Amino acid sequence: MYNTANTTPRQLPPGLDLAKFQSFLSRAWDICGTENVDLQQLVRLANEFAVPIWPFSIGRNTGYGGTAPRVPGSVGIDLGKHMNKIIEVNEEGAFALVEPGVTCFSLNEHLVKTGLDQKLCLDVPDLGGGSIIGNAVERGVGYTPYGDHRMEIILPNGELVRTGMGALPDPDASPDLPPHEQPPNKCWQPFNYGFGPYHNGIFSQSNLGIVVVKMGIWAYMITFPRDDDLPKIVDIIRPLRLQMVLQNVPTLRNILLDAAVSAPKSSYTSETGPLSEAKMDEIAAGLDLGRWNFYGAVYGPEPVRNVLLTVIKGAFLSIPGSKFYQFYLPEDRKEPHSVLRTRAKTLQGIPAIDELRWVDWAPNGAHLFFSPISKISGKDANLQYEVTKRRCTEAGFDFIGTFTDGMREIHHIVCIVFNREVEEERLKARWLIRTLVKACAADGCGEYRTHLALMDQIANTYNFNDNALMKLNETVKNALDPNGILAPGKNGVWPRSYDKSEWVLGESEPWERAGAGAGAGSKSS
Ligand code: EUG
Repeated sequence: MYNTANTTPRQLPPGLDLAKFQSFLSRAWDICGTENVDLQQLVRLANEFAVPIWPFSIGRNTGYGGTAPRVPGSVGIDLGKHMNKIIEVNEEGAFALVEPGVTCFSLNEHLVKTGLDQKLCLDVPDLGGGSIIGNAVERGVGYTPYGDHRMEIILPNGELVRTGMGALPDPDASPDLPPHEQPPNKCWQPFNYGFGPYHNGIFSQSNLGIVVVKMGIWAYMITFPRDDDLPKIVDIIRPLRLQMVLQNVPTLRNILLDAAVSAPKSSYTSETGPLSEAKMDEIAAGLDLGRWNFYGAVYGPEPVRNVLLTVIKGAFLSIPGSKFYQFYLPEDRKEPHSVLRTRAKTLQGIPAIDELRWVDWAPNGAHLFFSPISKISGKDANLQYEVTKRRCTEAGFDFIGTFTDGMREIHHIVCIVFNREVEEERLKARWLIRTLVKACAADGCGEYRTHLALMDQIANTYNFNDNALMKLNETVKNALDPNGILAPGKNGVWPRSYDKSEWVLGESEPWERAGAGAGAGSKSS
């Protein structure tokens, strides 16, 4: 029996006293036991007690808040701890059905063990340590040419839904089994939609598959020597990407991102402020890299790859001083932490986390991602680069960033790396990211994803026509989650049961607000 008497949390859920919270815990204990969580019952219980719950897969949402909930006192639900099974890897259909605790690493390991890695490959993100489902529901980016998702969802009222073709029962379904144990419809994973409105976009707890067909691959890097090569490079990327000469999601990385993978800032300079242009040129030359470095891959039968590479080289190498390197060729990079070598893994679907070395740029390094979207246009990308770099410099940080190139847009990721042990740096990082949100919105640019602390501010930049989108979001939220228990505040969407004037973190920090102390948001500072 669970001893509730000893459990005094540091922070109670809003509106609950200790006795009520302990009674929630003891009921939750009855449902969960030590291992097997009946998630549907647990969600119903959260409704009964109006306890906010914050599900996470394995909690590697790095730079965006990790496992942390938006509302202090929320009950975290660690989905990945026990729900970590690979339910199916389907070779013929090139898909997998996985639970939230399955990481890119664990699925890859399974593919290698079963020999299926010779036939299938994963669509992995930059940092492969996280949950496949977690990254997919956060709309993370994968870097191979394929990758797609379907879902099994538990609604805020505890009901279980399968989206798309999953709603059509499998003929072998047995009335004796609970819904979550019913065999899946055979077309659930292969087809995205099914029949009627497409709901995947509005959900976040799910079972899904992302496996893609593996073919030949060559990864390559092209270095560009000058900082102001950026707009030219981006204008070359656009037509090649749209014509699918660039078959995957390539990345154009600023020198300091790659320099930081190689070694900490202190190994390049004894200075602490933002590096000068001359110093960055010197670092690039020392590493035999460009001020911008482009990483991509060509896929398919060898003659196809050869033709694609010819076109790619012809286009990019028109920029003076640019150099081409191909993975596995004699000119392969020999440095110990070659980004090309890591990208070669990522681009063929083998997860890696080597790259996270860039957080060590600063001592006690921590990071926040600022992630605006840009058109694939030299002018637009350059404007975003100039605005974000100027603000980074103003805050005393180096600009560390990468342009991740989709078919028609760029995810521009600015990595704000700071010393987490120095209060001034923490405050400057927060000032910087708040300022960047405003500055980019003023240029008509918005972010695709963000850290918890910025969710309200960013949601408020998507305010076309008197916040029509937020009104829609709130209408849907209140209809599906009338008690407001599931991840309140996630992406700026607050259920009716929360007073937004107390909870919203706007453009200023809580401690800067007049009358601070009203909400738990301000208390927690
Ligand atoms: C990165 C890329 C992302 C993201 C966070 C980080 C890459 C860092 C394209 O999405 O959301 C080097």
